[in-house]
Amino acid sequence: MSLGEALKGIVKKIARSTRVDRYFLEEVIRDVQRALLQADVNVRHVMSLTKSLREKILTSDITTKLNVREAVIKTLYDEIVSIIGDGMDIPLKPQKIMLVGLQGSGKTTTAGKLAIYFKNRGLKTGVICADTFRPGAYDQLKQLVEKEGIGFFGIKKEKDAVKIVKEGLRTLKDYNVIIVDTAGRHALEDDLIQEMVQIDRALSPDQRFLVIDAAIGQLAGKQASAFHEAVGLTGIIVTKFDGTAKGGGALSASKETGIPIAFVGTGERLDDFEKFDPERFVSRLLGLGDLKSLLEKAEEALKEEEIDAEAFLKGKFTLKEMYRQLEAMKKMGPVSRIFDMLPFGFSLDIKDDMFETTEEKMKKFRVIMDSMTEEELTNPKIIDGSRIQRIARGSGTSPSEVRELLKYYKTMKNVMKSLRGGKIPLKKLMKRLGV
Ligand SMILES: Nc1nc2c(ncn2[C@@H]2O[C@H](COP(=O)(O)OP(=O)(O)O)[C@@H](O)[C@H]2O)c(=O)[nH]1
Ligand SMILES: [Mg+2]
Repeated sequence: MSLGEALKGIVKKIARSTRVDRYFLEEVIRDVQRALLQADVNVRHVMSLTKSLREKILTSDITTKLNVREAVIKTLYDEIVSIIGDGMDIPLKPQKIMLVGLQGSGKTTTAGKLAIYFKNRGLKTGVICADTFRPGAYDQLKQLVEKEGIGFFGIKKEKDAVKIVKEGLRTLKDYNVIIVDTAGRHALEDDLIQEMVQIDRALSPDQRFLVIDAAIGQLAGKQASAFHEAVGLTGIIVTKFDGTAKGGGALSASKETGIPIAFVGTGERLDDFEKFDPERFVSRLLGLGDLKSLLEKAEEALKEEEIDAEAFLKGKFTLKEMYRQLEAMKKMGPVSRIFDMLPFGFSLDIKDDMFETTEEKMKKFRVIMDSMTEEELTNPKIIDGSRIQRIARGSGTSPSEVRELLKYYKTMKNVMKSLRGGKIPLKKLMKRLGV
């Protein structure tokens, strides 16, 4: 399972939970821990993240929040952003870029992706094939970029990479962005370092990006440090994020080395490539976009059932309105779920048996209300002692039961008022309601 899949699963679990209590949150923390360790995030990071997550989400402060689920998800999001490397500014101006990295890390593919990135942003872009090591390198890059309308320079069979770069710079002098694809080796050897340093001198690039395969996990940290020492990196491009369960390792290793992540490759196709923005990236990793649409769907369902959140929040709250709202809510399934979906964030720690009382009460309310006049229903204030007696007799209930309904209504009305005002001690109110 990829890191994204694991984290999305956790977020869904939080969003759908009927109870958010200490036990549940401990379970969430364990799930997060497991997901990060499986994604090869350094143990030290995982420990400090879970410690801080534990401090933040197990406090009474968060568990009494109305939208406790959102608060937990937001905290999780913040914490993951904090262990992931920074993104970086890539100005859209003329520049030279050198790509370095081990063989097979994805340099040539990335050269093509990067070229398209700049071309699509209006910069005339060309690539130079300075890989004199791998026999097919020239053809691979040429084929990759030429059909995309990107400039190409290379000298087939030439063994001197520096010569190629120098000639390439002359040939492509009208181009705004020059990307140089270099050769890799299986490891960072002396002759590779030599070659990188020489190309670097000939090119004097604005950016030196290390292309790194996400599958190596947290080893990315060591590799990045070694390359950094050899040529001085300005950024990292993580590739093959799509094909590995260890993607978290490279992302957190960047944080450790302090070298920002410039781009992330997420597939073999040339457009499977994105500028790295930690917040957007984590948001997608957690599936927060989906979550938003999930919440939107819930709101739509509520609208269809004519639960009018607006009416809830506006002053006109009659007994009839209260009953209508409760009825509509009942139609929507288990009440605890409805409370979860209410747009103003009724996120309560509610036991299911609390609602059986409510269902019973609602039946009684119906009976009592059937014995009220239209005037009493729309303006319950007028219901005095003698009216209570009459309603009780007419509905076969007792005056105290009628009073209970009126009390329920009053409290509910107050809830609506305070909802308008923003803050409400919802738990206390619900308790008073006996819900
Ligand atoms: N799934 C996936 N494959 C990639 C990605 N980037 C590169 N590859 C593949 O990795 C292999 C090696 O890529 P290449 O660019 O030749 O690596 P180089 O040796 O560093 O130049 C190729 O088969 C690419 O299609 C990526 O982001 N996702
Ligand atoms: Mg290559």
